[in-house]
Amino acid sequence: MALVCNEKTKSRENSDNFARNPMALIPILLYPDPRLHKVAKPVQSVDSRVHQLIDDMLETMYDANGIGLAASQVDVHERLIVIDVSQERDQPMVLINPEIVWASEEKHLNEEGCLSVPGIYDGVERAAAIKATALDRSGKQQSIEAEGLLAVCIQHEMDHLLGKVFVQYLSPLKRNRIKTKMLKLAREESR
Ligand code: K1U
Ligand code: ZN
Repeated sequence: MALVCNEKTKSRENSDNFARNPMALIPILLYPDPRLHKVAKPVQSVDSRVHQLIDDMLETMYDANGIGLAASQVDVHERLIVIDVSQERDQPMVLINPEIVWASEEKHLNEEGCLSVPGIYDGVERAAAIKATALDRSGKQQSIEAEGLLAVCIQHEMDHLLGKVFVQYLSPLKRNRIKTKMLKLAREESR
């Protein structure tokens, strides 16, 4: 069965055979919102609720020009990540209940950004290569070997699931400056 779609309300046929709601944008929590520091719980069942959340998170990530998004950032405290590091923005990855099973001793310093801390970029040192396991969107176990931007992004998103935002790797001085700037912006926007 093919579904009639337009670009913004694209509905894909569901793997469990019913059409889902159109995809929707979900508000992204902004640092220093305390909800960003909650620890996510495992996804219990990869069902139609989770499929809808995946579609909405992908839509939200693409709309914000991000390369990743963790469920914690949209105030859903379950272990779910979406990523697309492709140039063409056509290779979505879904990681449910991800675990890092190996990390290289070699570390790289990379420039990171975060959709929850817009406009702030800084260097963070992370493992240069990782191996991870996770369920995919059909609930099947997958193994992922990553280096470069994908390795950085997986580690950044998995930190979100543990309630950690990348600015927590920076010095207290930098972090406080960022916090003050974000609170000022929030105050200005609420006026
Ligand atoms: O988790 C997030 O907030 C998404 C974040 C992912 C990320 C980017 C860069 C390094 C690590 C993790 C973003 O997508 S930030 C915006 C962005 O697209 C970007 C920023 C710097 C480099 C590449 C992409
Ligand atoms: Zn982030």
